[in-house]
Amino acid sequence: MFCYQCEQTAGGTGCTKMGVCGKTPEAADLQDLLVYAAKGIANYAHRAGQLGLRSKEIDRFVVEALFSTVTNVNFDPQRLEDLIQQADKIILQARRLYEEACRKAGKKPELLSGPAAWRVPSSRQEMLQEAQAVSIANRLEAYGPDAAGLQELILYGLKGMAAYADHAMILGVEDSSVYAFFHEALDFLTSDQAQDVNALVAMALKVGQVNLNVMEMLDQANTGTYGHPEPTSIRISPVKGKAILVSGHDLRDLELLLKQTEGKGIHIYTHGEMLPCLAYPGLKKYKHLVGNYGTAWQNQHKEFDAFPGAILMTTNCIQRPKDTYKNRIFTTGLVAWPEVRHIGPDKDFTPVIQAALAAPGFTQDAPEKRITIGFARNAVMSAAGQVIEAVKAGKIRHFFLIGGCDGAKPGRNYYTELAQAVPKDCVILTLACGKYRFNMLDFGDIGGIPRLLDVGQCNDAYSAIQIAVALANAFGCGVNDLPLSLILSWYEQKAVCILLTLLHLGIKNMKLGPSLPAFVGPNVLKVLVEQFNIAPISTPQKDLAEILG
Ligand code: FSO
Ligand code: SF4
Repeated sequence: MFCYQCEQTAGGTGCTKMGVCGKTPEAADLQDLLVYAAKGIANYAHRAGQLGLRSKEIDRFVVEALFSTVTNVNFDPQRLEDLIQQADKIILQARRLYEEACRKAGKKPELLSGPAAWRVPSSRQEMLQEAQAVSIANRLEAYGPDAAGLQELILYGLKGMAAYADHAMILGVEDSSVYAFFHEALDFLTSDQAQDVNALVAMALKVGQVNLNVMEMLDQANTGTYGHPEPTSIRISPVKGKAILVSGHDLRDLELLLKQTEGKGIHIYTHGEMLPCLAYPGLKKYKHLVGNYGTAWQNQHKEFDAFPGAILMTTNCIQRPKDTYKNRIFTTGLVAWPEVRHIGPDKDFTPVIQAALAAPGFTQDAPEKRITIGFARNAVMSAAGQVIEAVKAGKIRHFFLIGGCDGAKPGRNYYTELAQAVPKDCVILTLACGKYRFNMLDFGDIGGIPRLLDVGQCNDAYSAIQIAVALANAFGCGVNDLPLSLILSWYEQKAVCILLTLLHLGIKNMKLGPSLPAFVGPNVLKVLVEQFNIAPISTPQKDLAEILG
């Protein structure tokens, strides 16, 4: 195996024996093969699409295949093998679609080689052998760290974007031009152009551009289905009774579980990236959705262990379940761990409910603790007048966006220390699971405007961008001229697609940590520094001094 797609990659260079995340070499190799198959499908789907023929089934499969290979999603070799078998059928289907499109257009079909001509071998053993030939390590050797790293940057951006496209699709929001771009970009990665650094950089920025649309689609899907998040005081301490903890990112899974548990005397808690759900009118209306329990994904061993109920993982980030809760944790959607019970597409959560009823639940109410969340674009913009006045009057000096994903490696305390050190006349916007480093601290307010504004999940970076654009319009300047600094933490591929979106928007001077991606080659890093002035985080004091002057 060779994998360097996330921030915790072994030695900062690549996991080669076993994933630090718990991914086995077998699962890693099968994921590489699944990506290879997705490229083969895209070779045909892209050409068929250019001739006007598309297939929803093919489009959705490619998105789900990519999402399945995102960090901390699918660790189950059997499910990955099943996806590869399915990919084999879809490649043929895409080929027939392309041939039909050619026939209609009176064109002779191109004879495609590489992944398009690939057929799945019959045994897992053979699959694993073939995976060696398509490994990243080979491409690194063939094309060098800059070109091969940029190819991976594009792929990882597509993986992250696939996650968002999948969530939007689940809520009925799809766009054929987005699917067409997935095929175009994957097809590009198999072309000769994918060795040209300039062409690769251009394609990476295009991923950022399309990801902005996809995040907008997901915003539409979430707010269209559940209303706009509202500032909401939520409980972060448990209450007496049976309990289910829901982690991941999928709002629909939470809604379905809430419906199925209504009147059953079970309390539902959010965990990790599900916390923002507590601010959506269409979800918080359920009285048995009682609050949030725990913090970010990397603390799950301790938190799930201590949780006296059932646990449902709707997406990443799952870690190897401990024996103490193996029998009461469940996966659904694309997330999978071998031997963990999986709730299928019928979304019948009965086993989860039974496990919750069989577990002791909380025996008493914990002392009440609360925080306020729900400052997505609609809520912030409705207070825009007040915010703008406060800036003009010099009451708000600067905005900091301190957000992104959390992780297990040391060095992430930087974000807690930075948030605490931000001067009292500055406002902090935050989003994604990195916020747990400081979201339970009391930051107070500036003339009634809370100093800590939780915008939502990682995909709500869209909301943060809208807020920044609205502020820039109000002040008649560009986003880079605002008194706003972005200090981001990254972990997996969703953070990659968001970063590409910010680069596509021309956002400069971002600080990135806790370490820089291993897949960014030395010359690409130079471009990022020269064109965008991206810098690694240093110390909170130094960074603050530099930002505030
Ligand atoms: Fe975090 Fe995990 Fe949301 Fe990621 S829970 S790390 S960037 O999956 O997507 O922020
Ligand atoms: Fe290693 Fe991250 Fe890949 Fe897991 S996802 S194998 S931790 S680089």
